[in-house]
Amino acid sequence: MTPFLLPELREETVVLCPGATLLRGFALAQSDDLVAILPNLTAQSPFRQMVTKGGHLMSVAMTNCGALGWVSDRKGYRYAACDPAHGRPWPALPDLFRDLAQGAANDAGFPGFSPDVCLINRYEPGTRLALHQDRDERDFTAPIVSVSLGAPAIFLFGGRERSEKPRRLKLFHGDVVVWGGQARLNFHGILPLKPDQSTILGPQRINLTFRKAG
Ligand code: MD6
Ligand code: FE
Repeated sequence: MTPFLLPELREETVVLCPGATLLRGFALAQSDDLVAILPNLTAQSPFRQMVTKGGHLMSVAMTNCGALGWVSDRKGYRYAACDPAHGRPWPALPDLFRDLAQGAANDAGFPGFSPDVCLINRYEPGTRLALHQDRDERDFTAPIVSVSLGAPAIFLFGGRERSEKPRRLKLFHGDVVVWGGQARLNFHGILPLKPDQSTILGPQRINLTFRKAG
């Protein structure tokens, strides 16, 4: 028995700044179920690498579930009700996903969060997400809830201005970051994923980000 591995003992709340909270291990208890649902979703809307407005292929592969999905192409970034890969709606948001996101938001001080999008990001070793702001949503009063699964990654967490030097935070399987209020438009990103980590997802990292976009 190794008590320090028990999920409940690894839970911890870290306030990163006003509006941003890291809930260490918040999703651990449900993580096997979260991982088990993924193939059902990706069978309907597979992972794909999207193109930015500038014509660059994103290294992170993405898909969505929920009433809306985040998409990018040469026309820019936006939310769309149908998957452009086949023109049908995105898979529905599983209750387990919704309940987890709502619970995390509530614990971080954002009660009543009702997400309509879950963006699913898949990182392979070497892939990264450049420093950015999440500003394609209609309403910035709702937070974003971000769930990390699989391989650990270094999360860059900056300020409201791109020029502010970001701090570095290692996110592990089962960690949840909630992001809203004063921190809603802070710059953030993911450093290139280290290749040598083996987890429940092998060397991959999956990130679920829940949003209220519509
Ligand atoms: C990621 N996350 O963790 C990328 N955005 O893979 C994000 O871009 C993000 O974690 C807004 C709020 C929380 C996040
Ligand atoms: Fe983001």
